[in-house]
Amino acid sequence: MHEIALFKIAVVGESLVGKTSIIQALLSGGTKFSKNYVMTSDVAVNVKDIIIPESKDVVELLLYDSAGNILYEDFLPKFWNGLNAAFVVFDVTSKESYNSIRKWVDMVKTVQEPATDEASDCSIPGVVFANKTDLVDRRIISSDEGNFVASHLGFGYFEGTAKNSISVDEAFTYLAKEMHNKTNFVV
Ligand SMILES: Nc1nc2c(ncn2[C@@H]2O[C@H](COP(=O)(O)OP(=O)(O)O)[C@@H](O)[C@H]2O)c(=O)[nH]1
Ligand SMILES: [Mg+2]
Repeated sequence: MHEIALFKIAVVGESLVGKTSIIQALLSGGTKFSKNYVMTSDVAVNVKDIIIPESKDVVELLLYDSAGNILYEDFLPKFWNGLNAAFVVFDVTSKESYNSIRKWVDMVKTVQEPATDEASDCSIPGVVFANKTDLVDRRIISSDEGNFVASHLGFGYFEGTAKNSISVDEAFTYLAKEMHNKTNFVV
């Protein structure tokens, strides 16, 4: 029997790091990559079912794609009520996007699902995704630097590309497993 849980994930990071492209890669199974630059002007919600490996459970991920624009920082949290996880994207060719990871995580933490009791772990599961590793010549943030910030946050670290759909499925499956582990499923 399949148990279904619903989890809300905020996909955040600076503008142009590839958030919308990553979601599209996940939804299309890697067959679609838009080369056009389309600025997300609002908040979009996409749905993806993930089967938890080695279980019969299916979880439904609600992916909140934000504009990543500083002007939206005040109103975005209203859409994020009760978030379960953070998926933070940076661009390996942009130092600025790397430096802003902490800022985005802090913003997500202000709107996360409140801990159910005092003793419970209030840390939110998350992933740091280093995008655009296909741009080898322009890369300025190393794997070590990416790993460093992710481990400080207690987040999983993945690097790859929305363009070639590398590591995208793995990163979301990891997050689904993390949230699944924290949930008491009725057997
Ligand atoms: N080379 C390369 N370009 C990418 C990749 N992911 C996204 N892009 C490009 O980066 C730009 C911004 O992508 P978008 O998904 O709109 O970023 P968002 O603002 O974070 O949602 C677009 O021109 C994409 O085609 C990638 O993995 N590799
Ligand atoms: Mg976008």
